[in-house]
Amino acid sequence: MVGRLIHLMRDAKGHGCDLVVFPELALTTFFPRWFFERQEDIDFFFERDMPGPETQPLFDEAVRLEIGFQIGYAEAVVEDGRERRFNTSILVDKSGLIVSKYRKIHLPGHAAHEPERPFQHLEKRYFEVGNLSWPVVHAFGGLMGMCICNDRRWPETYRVMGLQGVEMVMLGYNTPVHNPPAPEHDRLGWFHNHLVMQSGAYQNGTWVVGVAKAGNEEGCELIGGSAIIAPTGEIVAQCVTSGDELIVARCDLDLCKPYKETIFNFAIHREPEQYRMIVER
Ligand code: CDT
Repeated sequence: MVGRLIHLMRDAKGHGCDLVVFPELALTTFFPRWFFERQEDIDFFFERDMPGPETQPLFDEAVRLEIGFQIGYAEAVVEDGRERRFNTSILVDKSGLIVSKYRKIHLPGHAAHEPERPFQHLEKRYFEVGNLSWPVVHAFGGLMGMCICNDRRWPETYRVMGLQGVEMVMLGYNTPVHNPPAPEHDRLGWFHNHLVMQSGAYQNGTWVVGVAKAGNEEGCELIGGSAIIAPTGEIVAQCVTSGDELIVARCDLDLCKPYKETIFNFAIHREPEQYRMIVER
């Protein structure tokens, strides 16, 4: 995987990119589709160090090329005196420094083995809910945020970052074509994917870069449709294959301004006292 990512990173540099965005759980298969009982079988998929011995070459190449990257991976860490596991993404600057970390908050699927399913979605079993909220950091000449896959379907995700002035939201996703609990949604998978990212972009005046792990992985078909979306809500670049594919866009972060200063000027037009129900259980 690291070799494939380096190849894409070089391609991106050849196209003049400053920053490349990789998918959710980019270093491994999407292992929540499998039920494992033994902790050592689960731990196999988790990174304890970032960079670690296998991922150091990715960081080294980024420094050599002077390019930044965002990547998702399974993170194991000892925190608060106990072993914790998160579905995590990091933003790495052109000098190879990790400048932001995000831990997935909306974990879809189920916690118990459901053998009647054609494949599992055990994120609730293997990961804890992220505990970092949605941080927004100054990097790459703007305000950068991250979320991961299912987060993109929730307006709160974008709004928490929007309230921090975010100018680019980066996210990776693994979305199966087939959704066993609601197969009638299968034909809508690609539409819903763009619908939520385009609304999130427009309603918060931000760029959104959504990157799929696409195609057939271990017999499971994943949607593609990676897209770079402007604050206008329009898709400015989109993948058309389910293979390793680079799409490129020149993202002028100043395009966010007219949205943040007029129709979505939060300071003037929001009415938070009427929204209280949103943050109650
Ligand atoms: N990885 C991930 O979050 N995938 C979900 C699948 C939803 S169906 C359980 C998604 O929202 O795309």
